[in-house]
Parts: sequence; structure tokens; C-alpha cells
Amino acid sequence: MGHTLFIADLHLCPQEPAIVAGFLHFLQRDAVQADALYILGDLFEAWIGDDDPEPLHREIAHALQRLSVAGVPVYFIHGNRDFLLGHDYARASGMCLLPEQQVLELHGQRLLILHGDTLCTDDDGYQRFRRRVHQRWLQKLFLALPLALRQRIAERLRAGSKAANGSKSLTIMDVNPDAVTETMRAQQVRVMIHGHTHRPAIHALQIDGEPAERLVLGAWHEAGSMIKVSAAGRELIAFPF
Ligand code: LP5
Ligand code: MN
Repeated sequence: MGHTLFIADLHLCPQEPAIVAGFLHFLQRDAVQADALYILGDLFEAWIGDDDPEPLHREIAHALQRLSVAGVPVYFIHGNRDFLLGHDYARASGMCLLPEQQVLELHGQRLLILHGDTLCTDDDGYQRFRRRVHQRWLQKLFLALPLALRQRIAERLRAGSKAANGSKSLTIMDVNPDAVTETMRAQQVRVMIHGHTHRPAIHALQIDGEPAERLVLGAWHEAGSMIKVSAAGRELIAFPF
């Protein structure tokens, strides 16, 4: 029976070979059987430009390419770590880049997919940071810098983020319930799938008197996390690498 798979927050990097192996295994074992694969951001730990010669990025591009050649379309929404992933890499990996929010119609139901960072509206520090780094001119400037300098800036930003997160409450770093409701209302959906918060769960809620559902993908730390949508329903699945 046809089904669609969703994943997010793998944070792939050369320092985490078990996660990389788990992802390659997931592509060969699970994703090949799906109608489509949607990657909802933070596939990579950090992305500093499509011209980064990191061998891991080529390996992942080839694996994704094999999947789409096998007939499984792969879609990508940017996360807060890999928002600079561009058309060159998308082409090399056979992925189709989607906008920050996308409505799908699956089995007669509208479903909204997004990374999830935009729902964390209580996190003023992050939202300010996000507005800054999403400026087209700043991104162009950054991408024109020598690779080693971009690397250093990314490391500084990661360190700054870790330090900032240490002093933020868990509530601030979670989604804001009003932002969730407003986003679902605006997109006229009653189902939403996102990642980013690393708090895998299926939340039932009410919007304008109607039942609604927010599904949150888990990050790939010790195990993989995926959501499977089929005619039979929606499932959040954790699986070993
Ligand atoms: O990523 P994570 O899980 O640690 O936390 C996120 C939010 N942080 C971020 C920042 C990213 O981690 C940095 C990624 C770098 C990618 C490549 C570089 C591209 C540069 C492009 C320039 C055009 O997204 C974090 C949230 C958290 O999720 C939960 O939602 O809270 O937000 C922050 O930590 C933002 C801080 O509040 C403010 C940012 C501090 C940065 C200080 C940098 C100082 C050094 C500057 C050097 C030039
Ligand atoms: Mn994220």
C-alpha cells in the first residue's frame, strides 16, 4: 500500500558515522519502498555552501540521487542549520527544494509540512538571528567568503547558539501554541508535521472546534525517527540505526 515518509534533524556530519550509516541504511531499506521522501530540514549539522568539498556531502548526494533514480522523489525544506543548501546541491542529489511551508494533499487530507523553527515565536533571540541570516544580501556576502573563513564563522555561530541555549527555558525553545493555531488556520489544514524541537510526539488539539493534529519528528541521536503517512493513518516511528 502506498505511503509517504517524513524525516528531519539528522544533523549529519563526518564526526557522527553511526548516524550517517543509519541514514544510508534507511534510504536502502525504508525510503525505497515509499511513494516519496520529505526531508524537513537539518539534514546536515551545518551548511556553509554547495561548494564545500566535504566528501560526506558527495556521498549523501549520491545516495539521495540513487533513491530518486529508483523512482522515489525526494523533497527538501531548509532547516536552521542548512538554510544555505542551494540549487547546485539539490540538483546533484536529485532533491526538489520546497518553500519554508508546503501544503500536501495525501489520501484526501491537507497536510502542512515545515521545519518548525518559525513556530518558536517566544524565542526572540533566535527569531532576530533568523531574520538577519535570511537576508539575501548577507547570504550572498557570506557565500562569497573563502571557505575557511565561512567554516570559522559557522563554528562561532554554533558555539554562540550552544551558549545561548544553555540559558533558555524549555518552554521558550518549544513551539508557541498560538503560532501553531494561526499557521494551521492560515493554511487551512488540520494536520501539521514538523521537526526542529527534538521532541517527538503526536499532539491532538482543537482548532475552531475541529480536531487537529501536530506531529513532531525526533532528531536522529541514538536512533532514527520517521513519520509514515498512508491511507491507514499517520505513525511516528523510532527505529535503530
Ligand atoms: O541550532 P541549535 O540547535 O543550536 O539551536 C537553534 C537556534 N540556533 C541556530 C544557530 C545555528 O545553530 C547556527 C548554524 C550555523 C549554520 C551555518 C552558518 C551560516 C551562516 C550564514 C550567514 C548569512 O539556529 C537557537 C534556538 C534553538 O534552535 C531552539 O529553537 O534557540 O537560536 C539561537 O541560539 C540564537 C541565539 O539566541 C542568538 C545567536 C547567537 C549567535 C552568536 C554569534 C556570535 C559570533 C558571530 C561571529 C560572526
Ligand atoms: Mn532545527
